[in-house]
Amino acid sequence: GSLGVAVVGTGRMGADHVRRISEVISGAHVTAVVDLDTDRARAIAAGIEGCAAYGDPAEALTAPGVDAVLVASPGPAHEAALLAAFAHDLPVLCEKPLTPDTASALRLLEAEQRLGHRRVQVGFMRRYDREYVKLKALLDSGDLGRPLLLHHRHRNAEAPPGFTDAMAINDSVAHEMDITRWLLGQEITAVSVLRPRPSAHAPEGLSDPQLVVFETDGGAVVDVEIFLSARYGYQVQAEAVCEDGTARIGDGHDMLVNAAGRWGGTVTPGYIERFEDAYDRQVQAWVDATRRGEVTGPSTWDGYAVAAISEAGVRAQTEGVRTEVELVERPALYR
Ligand code: ISE
Repeated sequence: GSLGVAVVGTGRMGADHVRRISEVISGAHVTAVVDLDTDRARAIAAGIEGCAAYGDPAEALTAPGVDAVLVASPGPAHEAALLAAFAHDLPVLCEKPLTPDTASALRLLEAEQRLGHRRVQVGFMRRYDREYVKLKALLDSGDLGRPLLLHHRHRNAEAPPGFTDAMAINDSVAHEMDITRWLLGQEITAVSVLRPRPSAHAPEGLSDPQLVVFETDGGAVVDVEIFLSARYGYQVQAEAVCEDGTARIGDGHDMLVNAAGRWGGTVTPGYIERFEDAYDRQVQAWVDATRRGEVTGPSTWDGYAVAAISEAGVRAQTEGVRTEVELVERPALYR
């Protein structure tokens, strides 16, 4: 039957996932919504038949009709929500980042191993974006030879209120950490960060833009421009430079208009619009796999690796030095 999902956290992403499960994808329905702000949870539940509102994830997970959990609360709340899901052996789709630091990511890695099977898919949705999927297929085919460099551009129209330099690494560049590992099938071994004099449009105290450089165990070098106050819109692009050619994605104009002496298209305003299809495909893939009794997609190991790379990234940023990434040995469950 249809998968009953409890959605934990009803902020921007959580509310969008509730809409997606209720109106876009198939095979699932929302049976519970959870938020510390119970008024917000109640307002959302009121619009969905058979959906109840809760203030505490642990309570929601034992509610009737809950078969799986989608965690979209803020990063620091993920560990408790995932441990509660593990206690009931429920499958989880957990928004990125898995957790805000390596120690808590390691605890989850150990807790999932104690269960003895994978339960978590981490919400690195770019792996479901059509263009990234095409780029990975091309790199995997070997037609372009060995990848030497990856150039990433990651631009937001504006930084959310209270965004910090560390969040630029942990919340934003986290996507490039995951997609780089996935595209290349290599591990990131060191991180460096360069900071130009901030844009006049950067909020007070935020170093924006920044240039982040990864080195990989396959000998590739990867640069990431993270620019949160780009103003003109939301844009994410990637270019692979290989021995026998280059490939680029993310130019993404679906309509070109010529008028009044200009040509061009539009830029999406934010990630919800830019990655709409990727989010849809991600959640559909999670629901389909869960109904088959499988767990696919980015794992707790991938979430842990990104936490460890982020930790090195924040150190590189604050100390101004190239910082090596330290990973524990990859457990058998994730090989
Ligand atoms: C946000 O958390 C995301 O996940 C977006 O994809 C990213 O572009 C943004 O910078 C982050 O704050």
